[in-house]
Amino acid sequence: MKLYDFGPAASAKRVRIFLHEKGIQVPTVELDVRDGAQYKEPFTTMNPFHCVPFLELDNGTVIAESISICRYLEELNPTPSLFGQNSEERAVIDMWNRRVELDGFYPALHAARNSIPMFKGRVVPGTRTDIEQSPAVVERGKEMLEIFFGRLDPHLSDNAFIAGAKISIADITCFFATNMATAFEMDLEGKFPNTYRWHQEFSARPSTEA
Ligand SMILES: N[C@@H](CCC(=O)N[C@@H](CS)C(=O)NCC(=O)O)C(=O)O
Repeated sequence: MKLYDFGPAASAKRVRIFLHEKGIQVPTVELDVRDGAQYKEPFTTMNPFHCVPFLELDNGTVIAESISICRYLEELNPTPSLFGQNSEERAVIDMWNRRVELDGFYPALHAARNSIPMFKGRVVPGTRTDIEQSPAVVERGKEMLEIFFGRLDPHLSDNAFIAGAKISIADITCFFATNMATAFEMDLEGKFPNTYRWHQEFSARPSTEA
C-alpha cells in the first residue's frame, strides 16, 4: 500500500492527521501537485481526478478521496475508532462529517480557490482551466461559512467534539473549515465562541503537526 501525499495540501493533511490520531503508518510518496506532477504518467492514469491524496493498494486499486481512504484504513485498524463503533455512532458521525464538508469546508475551499492568486487557472481542483476566479463565489462561500458556523456554534456549547463526546473524522474535516475561516479573518472568537474554543483545543493536538 502507498499513500500519495503533498505536504501543503489540505486534503492530504486530513489523511495525515487521521493516521496520526489512529497511530497508523503508511508508506508515503510526495507528489508536488503545485508543479503539475499529477498530470504526468503514471499518476494521471492512476488517478483521473488529478488530486492528492490517493492510496494505491497492493493489487493496483486506487482510492482517490480523503474520507474514502480514511474509511478503508479504519476498517483495517478499527481502534481507536474515528468513524463510530455502532450503527447510531456511525450515522451521527457521517451526518456531521457530511454537513461540515458540504456546508463549511467546500464553500470555504471554493472561496479560497477563487481569491488566492496561486489558484488562477486552477479554480476547480485537479483541473487546468481558463475559468476566471470569481469574486461572487468568494462572497457566497464566506456567507455559507457564516451560516454553517451559526448552526454549529450552539451545538458546540454542549458537545466537546463535533459529533458529540468523542473525537471523530468530523473534527478533522472541521479543523480545515475553521482554518480557512481564520484565513478569511472571520471573527470566530467574537461571533462563534464555542467554535473558537473547539478550534483552539483541536489545534493543540499533536496530530495537527502531521
Ligand atoms: N475531495 C478530494 C479533494 C482533493 C483535492 O482537492 N486535493 C487538492 C489539494 S488540497 C489537489 O490535489 N489539487 C491539485 C490541483 O488542484 O491541481 C479529497 O478530499 O481527497
